[in-house]
Amino acid sequence: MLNAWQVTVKRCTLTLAGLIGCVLPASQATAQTNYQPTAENFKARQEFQDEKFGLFIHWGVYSVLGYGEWVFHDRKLTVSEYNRLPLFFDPEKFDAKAWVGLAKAAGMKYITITSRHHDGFAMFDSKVSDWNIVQQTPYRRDPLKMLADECHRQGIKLFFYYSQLDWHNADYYPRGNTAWDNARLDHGDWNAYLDDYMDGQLRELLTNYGPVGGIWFDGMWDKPDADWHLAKTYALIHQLQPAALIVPNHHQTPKPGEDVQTFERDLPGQNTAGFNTKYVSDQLPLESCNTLNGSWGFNIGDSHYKSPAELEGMLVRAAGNNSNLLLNIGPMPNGEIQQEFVTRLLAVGAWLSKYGDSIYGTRGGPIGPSDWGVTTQKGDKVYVHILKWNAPLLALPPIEKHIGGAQLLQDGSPVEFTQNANGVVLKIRAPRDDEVDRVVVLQLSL
Ligand code: FHN
Repeated sequence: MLNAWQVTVKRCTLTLAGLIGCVLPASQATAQTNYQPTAENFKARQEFQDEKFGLFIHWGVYSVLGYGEWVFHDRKLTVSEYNRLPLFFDPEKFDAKAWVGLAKAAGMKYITITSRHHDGFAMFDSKVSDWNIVQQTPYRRDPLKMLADECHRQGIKLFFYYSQLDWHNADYYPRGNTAWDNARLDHGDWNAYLDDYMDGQLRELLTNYGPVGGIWFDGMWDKPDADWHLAKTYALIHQLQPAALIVPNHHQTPKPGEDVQTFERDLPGQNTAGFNTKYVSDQLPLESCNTLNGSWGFNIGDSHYKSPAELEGMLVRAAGNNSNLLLNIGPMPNGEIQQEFVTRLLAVGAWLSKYGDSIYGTRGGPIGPSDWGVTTQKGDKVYVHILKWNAPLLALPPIEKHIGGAQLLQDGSPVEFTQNANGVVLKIRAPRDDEVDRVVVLQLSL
């Protein structure tokens, strides 16, 4: 821990750095309210939409206890008790190459990893505070740097999850709605927390790790009415890396400066989770995140693994809702990814190697999502994803364009159909035992 003198020096250095940094983006701070994304940013948004499938990783010192990432709050640990956790975090089995290789084998096109979660513990080499993996753990290395380098080598984008909520830093004050039974301090400097600490760390993440896909924010919901200095933070990010996408998980209508609308454990607009907004942007790329079992961070007692079929269905439904799927795993504290995750991810990857054409690069199709399935579209092809339909005829609403032909994606066999002003009827064969999705490709005459 820093002593008081070191804190003062560090604070002054940060404030000075912040001042120098802030003089430049000040005009942009207001500009974010009339945010006009750059050409690079628009390109990144398109690519993001094309990518469709990402790996979400929750990994931090909380993994040591195998009780999920909320263990500090849930078990009412004190800050000084939690301070012991990093001593046990020594992920000697962490292998960036294997992690990135797994994501790619699963057919994922980007990775979003917790650079710090609500415990405020930086999983990267941060100079802003010593509450970080390099200074507090026996591991003493920066896994995010290794991961970023490997992502660049293997051609996959890396996003950083960043929790705006911080249970550890006393300057996160006044406190929010969570972690009230943890002997946290009762005073702090909110402006310093945002402008020096948080923006300081974001500056590090966007400076020291090469091109970053974006910043995935979480935790604003802890203090929904606070002034989060968003315009300033968003301007800083876009100034440092214009193509970096800002993905806020605040569960609200998108705000100026944000580049993606994300939904937690929900398809866009459905709010089955109870905390998402029902508003769905028609301007921004959409993303839906979910867990492979029931947990975000490593949870030793959670064996509610979703089957490959469920995961594939989830991905298809996301794509049909014009959204990406960000699928989460919580690696173990030793750096390994448990086999239950690996086998399921590889199964989804194998499925995608056959059906990927109907997912990657598509947008939501001309027929809206329904109980039987969804449609996606790429150029002159509409993919009808039949997920739940047992009868031989499937009636669809009218499609504006003329359909020149229809075939099964799986083997190219022709599919009989009729099209008239009332709609389209497809004659489909029964699903095979292990068949999750019968995909009929409609060739449009544009
Ligand atoms: O509290 C977090 C939770 O731990 C996890 O990070 C998820 C991921 O979407 N988001 C938060 C709740 O909104």
